Amino acid sequence: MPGNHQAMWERLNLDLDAHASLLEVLGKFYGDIYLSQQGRLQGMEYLDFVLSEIHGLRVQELQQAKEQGRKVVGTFCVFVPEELVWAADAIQVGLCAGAEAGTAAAEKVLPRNTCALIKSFVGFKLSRLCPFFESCDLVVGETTCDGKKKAYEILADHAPVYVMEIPQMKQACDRQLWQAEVRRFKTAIENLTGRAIDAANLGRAIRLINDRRRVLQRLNRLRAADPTPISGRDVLLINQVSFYDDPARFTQKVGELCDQIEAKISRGEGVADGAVRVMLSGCPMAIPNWKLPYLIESSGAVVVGEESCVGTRNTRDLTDDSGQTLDAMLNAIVDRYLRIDCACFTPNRERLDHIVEMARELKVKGVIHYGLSFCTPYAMESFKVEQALSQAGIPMLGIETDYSMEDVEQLKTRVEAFVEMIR
Ligand code: BJ8
Repeated sequence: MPGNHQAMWERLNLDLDAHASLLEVLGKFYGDIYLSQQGRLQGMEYLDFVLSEIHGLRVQELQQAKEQGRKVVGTFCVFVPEELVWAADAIQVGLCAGAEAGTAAAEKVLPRNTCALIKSFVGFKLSRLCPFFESCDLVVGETTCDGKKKAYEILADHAPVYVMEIPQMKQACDRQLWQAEVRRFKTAIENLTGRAIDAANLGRAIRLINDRRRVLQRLNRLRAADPTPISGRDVLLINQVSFYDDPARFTQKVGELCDQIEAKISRGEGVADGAVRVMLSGCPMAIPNWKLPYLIESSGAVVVGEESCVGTRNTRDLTDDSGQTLDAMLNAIVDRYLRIDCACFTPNRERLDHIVEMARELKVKGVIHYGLSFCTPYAMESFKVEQALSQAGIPMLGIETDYSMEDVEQLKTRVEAFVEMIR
């Protein structure tokens, strides 16, 4: 960590020793997995810098914004309509944690057989490890899976928590429920910030967030080239950073990176000659969950797409920006978010169609379905995913794991065997 942010972390009441150990592990992990890659694009230096300052400069920016009266809103799910947060001049940050630190504290209040993602965010809060969490004026949960839903009850004893009700189906009555929830959230954000959300500021926020989605769509189109010009690990990192960096800066920097990628493609240069193209699908990989992509990319394959909330599920759909009135904009938000095909929905046919369509477009040889251990929605759906892919003639490997390193050797053997089979 280049800057000295000790005083800020102390003010945020972090557990300084535990936090220092976390940063040390993170730095080593990042060096091994990211900085060791050959021939990375120059534009990735921005991501390296953001990562090296993950708990530093960005958190400092949040503190400065708070001093000027702006609010910080933390979220765990791509279902929370961030346009409303930005419209009220608040700042949204993703809090989904992808590290094991804090698990021991989490297991004191949660069953052990809870998915690693939930344990991680509860553990981070209870262990005072995350400066983003500690910067939040409001933490927004949502009723997606049972584990998250119940975890927010526990979090509510430690942070200001607001929970959005997410429908489980997509019928007319579900849309009505969701529409009411989006409006209730708008009021909550207005109350938090003391600022009214109107057509002018919401229109600006829709454009801001759409621009970020567009640049990620461009990145996804470019990486689809054969040979692929950028590693899956790097694209995952870019998606992860999109959840907490300033959206306008992020869009500009990733745009510059895309220009470099275009030049690389025109020179016919790839990042992993002879590597087998695969796609990841399933549970989100929150930062710093890089275990599986790293294993895949050190087993003779390259990841060319992520069907995940830290991937295309979050960037595929734009919010219609043609509405002129506040009502039209709110309706566009309702419709855009209701297109998300999370496994928490039933039925969820769209997801199967998206996976097959994506696998075909990306010309992958196989799909690796990633489920966090104890995640029932994605584990249950993986059977249907395998069936749909098999009907399309695309092999799938199902992996269930958590954030620990205990199963790395075993996973590597399975991934290598799969890559050899589909080669
Ligand atoms: S829209 S995927 S971000 S809920 S892995 S906590 S489902 S037990 S993360 Fe998600 Fe929103 Fe859906 Fe996306 Fe539960 Fe499963 Fe754990 Fe999960």
